Amino acid sequence: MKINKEQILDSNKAGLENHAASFDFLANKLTAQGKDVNAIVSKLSEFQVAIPSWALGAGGTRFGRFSFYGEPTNLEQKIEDVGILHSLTQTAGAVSLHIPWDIPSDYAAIKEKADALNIKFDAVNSNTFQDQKDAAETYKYGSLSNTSKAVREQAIQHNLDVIKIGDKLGSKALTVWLADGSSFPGQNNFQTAFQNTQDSLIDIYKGLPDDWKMLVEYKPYEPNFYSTVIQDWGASLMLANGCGDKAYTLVDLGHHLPNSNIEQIVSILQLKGKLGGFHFNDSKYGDDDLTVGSIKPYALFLIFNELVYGMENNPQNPDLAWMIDASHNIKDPLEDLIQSLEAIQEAYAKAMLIDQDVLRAAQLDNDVVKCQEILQEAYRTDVRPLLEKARLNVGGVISPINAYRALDVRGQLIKERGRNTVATGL
Ligand code: PSV
Ligand code: MN
Repeated sequence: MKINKEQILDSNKAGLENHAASFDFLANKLTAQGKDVNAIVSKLSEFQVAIPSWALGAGGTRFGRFSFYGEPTNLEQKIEDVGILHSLTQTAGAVSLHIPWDIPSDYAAIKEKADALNIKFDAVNSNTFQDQKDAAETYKYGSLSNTSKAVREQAIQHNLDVIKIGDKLGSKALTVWLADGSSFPGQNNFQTAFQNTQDSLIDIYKGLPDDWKMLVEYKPYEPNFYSTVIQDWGASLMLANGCGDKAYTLVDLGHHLPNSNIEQIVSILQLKGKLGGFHFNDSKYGDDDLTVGSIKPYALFLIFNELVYGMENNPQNPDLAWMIDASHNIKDPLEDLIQSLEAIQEAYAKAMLIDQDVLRAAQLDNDVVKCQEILQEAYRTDVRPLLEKARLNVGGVISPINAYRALDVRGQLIKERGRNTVATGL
């Protein structure tokens, strides 16, 4: 299914008047406060977040998985789904592939399909957390950190293969997330596991094209429950530094112990020019993979405040690879992704409302109350009309979720693909 221009225009008809009224009201208010509304709106239109190829089917838990029917059964269909999201939101102009779940069989055809839908290939993700069919070695006791050289070599080779696949599609980054660790005290020698990981990453890094980045993701626990080799940003940063300038830390919102100050982590990594990528989701307890902004929208806004500050003040930090990394088993995945994209844009827009100079002055005055007022004034502003405008300006819809439902996208997909289809992924 492809959404055409007429459908977009049609779905906007009814809401245009309301949108114009609420946008004008907000724009006047913000302009009177000295904000450059057009600049904010264009930044919102430009902001693109990659959709992971594994999030387009229903997610699940270890207790089960409930299908949403009409799920994409191959990579082409997954790209079509990203195309649907992008035509409605104009924010999902990239896809992030997980290998081997989504190895293209016909590169030219996949590229052509993606080009036609205005979708780029963002970071490619390797997978050494599951055993692959017919693989000679098992990752049961780790991959890049494994005590067995043969296992490490297999995992290194997999990452090098992933780079080759990404290169053919135009990707420019490899994301490495390892499940490696131990489930019981004494099982692993921490130092050996860390050193093996460093050495393996260096071998992968040697195969990285000059214009590529390596993004090293961390996570404190799960699937291992006693220790994880790359458990936090310190471990990730050490490993990235041990590889070289093209290696960076990747922050995934769900990969922190409760109440971690993620905005501070993000801020310092940018200062050091070492924040390479960002995975969005939300959580209450652990790596819950919930819809972005559904649990802690204020925390997301504080993180965006630091990201915006970094994007404006830290030229030493490269552009980030943004990706949604969420999946949930009771929502239509496309609706879930639309809600996530909206929450990301909302937090970004609110962060852009903060006058960094005024905040800086209040900080220098140690005016703690004013600092809080500045942040909360921005957070309390309903920025949704700005998001609507940003979408409308580049051919999207006023309300992606309403349009998705009015167009009965899921119904159409079921008609095209059938009911009991299952997407690759977790
Ligand atoms: C691991 O929890 C993770 O965050 C990594 O980014 C993986 O690639 C992705 O989720 C899917 O398992
Ligand atoms: Mn992730």
